[in-house]
Amino acid sequence: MNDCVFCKIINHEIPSHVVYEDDDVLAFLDITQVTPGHTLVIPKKHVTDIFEYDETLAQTIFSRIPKIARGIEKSNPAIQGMNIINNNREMAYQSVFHSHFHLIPRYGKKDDFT
Ligand code: DGP
Repeated sequence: MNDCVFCKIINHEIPSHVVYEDDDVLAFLDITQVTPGHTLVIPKKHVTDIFEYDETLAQTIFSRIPKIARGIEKSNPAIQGMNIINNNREMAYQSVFHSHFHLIPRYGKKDDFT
């Protein structure tokens, strides 16, 4: 998609800090960093939200997420937990309309949630 910011990140038209990449999936640091290491996992195929996934794409993305989560966990011994969040459509606070999963590391204080 021409005007999709995440497609531009996939195509290296916009810089990002990539933490994982294969033929079908990209993971990169979220610009907002809710907590340090906040990562977005996206399919390289442009789909707007979860409602557009077929079974193959679902298997692709959901098979990568645990692996990427473990990689983030290993990167910082202070990480004690992780939220995985997926917003779908504007009503559910989706703001970038290329499907993505937030991996948000947690560091021991429950009150740092936003
Ligand atoms: P959501 O609200 O679930 O659609 O989250 C979209 C996220 O995308 C938000 O946390 C900020 C992030 N984001 C938006 N534009 C960029 C960008 O250009 N680079 C990076 N790394 N993240 C972005």
